[in-house]
Amino acid sequence: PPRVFSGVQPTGNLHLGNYLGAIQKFVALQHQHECLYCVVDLHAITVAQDPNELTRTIREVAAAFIAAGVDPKKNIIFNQSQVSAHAELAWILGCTARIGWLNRMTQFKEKAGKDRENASVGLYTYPVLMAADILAYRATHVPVGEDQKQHLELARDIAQKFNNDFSASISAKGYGDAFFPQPEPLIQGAAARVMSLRDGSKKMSKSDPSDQSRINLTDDADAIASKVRKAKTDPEPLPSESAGLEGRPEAANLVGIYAALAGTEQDAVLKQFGGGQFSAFKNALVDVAVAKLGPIGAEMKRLVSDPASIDAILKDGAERAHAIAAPNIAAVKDIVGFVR
Ligand code: AQP
Repeated sequence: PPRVFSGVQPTGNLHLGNYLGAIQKFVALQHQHECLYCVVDLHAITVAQDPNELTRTIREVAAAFIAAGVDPKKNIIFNQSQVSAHAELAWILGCTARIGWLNRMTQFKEKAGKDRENASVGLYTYPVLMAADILAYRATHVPVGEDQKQHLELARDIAQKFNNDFSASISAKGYGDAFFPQPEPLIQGAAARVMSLRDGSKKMSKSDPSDQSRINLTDDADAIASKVRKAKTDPEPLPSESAGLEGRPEAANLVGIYAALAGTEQDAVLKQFGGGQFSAFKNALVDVAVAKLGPIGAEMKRLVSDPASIDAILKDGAERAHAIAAPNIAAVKDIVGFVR
């Protein structure tokens, strides 16, 4: 059966890119599939985190899922560290993955920077943990932003190599031809890659030192308006067709954001605003952004003011997640040949 898994790191400043690239899709998928949405706190500590701040942001990410419209009863919302299957499977899959594969991961190169010798081992093996997150549930569909495409491909390679390496044991022990499915990335839409408001060549990111570069989910209407109005653009008016956005990354980004927020296509946006002044388009973008994000931000603030309720949701989610993962981990141990 189809099963959806995705995760968001509790590393502060959830932004419009996280929302449009991932969380908004979580909401849409819950009507068709069984979905697990995870606050990936084990991933967060691959770079240094302040413990008190980490606790706060774990709850904040869970609140963002719920405030955006993910139903915690229908779906499983939980934090990764409460389900031991993730770390356990990551070890086993770390013995399947090859060093050469990890050496090609661009996110590690970007995040480790020049001082690679000083990056944590966890940052390097991050994509193996991500493969374990997905495969522990034998998930089939993974809604993520464009930036996670390479990690998803690695997860597919790891699943396939495990299936190949252990094919004899998998069939001898009655698990069929292949144990892990090939998880499919769901990366679509106008805003699979939301760019920084200050630089159309950089993705919008939690860790960008400039708060002006991103719209945070908790920004109020004034902050959203000011960031959109100050967003970098070029001096030309908007074109009336998509082809006219080529070589204009900042304009293309804002049009993509508008389309994703308004639930329409880029062409329709250009039909409406093409040829007009940029400022008129920006005003309309402020309106749609405030209409969409205002209620989410307000609900997030309300939810985090009651941490006990969020913790109860996370605990319930962890128990339900564990119930799905435990038999899969038992099977993997069986396949590998461990005595249980
Ligand atoms: N700019 C983006 N556009 C579209 N999708 C995005 N995502 C992140 N940035 C954009 C998607 O959001 C989900 C959660 O991301 P994450 O928290 O796991 O990690 P990240 O990709 O490292 O996010 P950030 O915000 O860019 O953090 P930093 O600054 O720490 O690198 C994922 O599905 C991701 O694709």
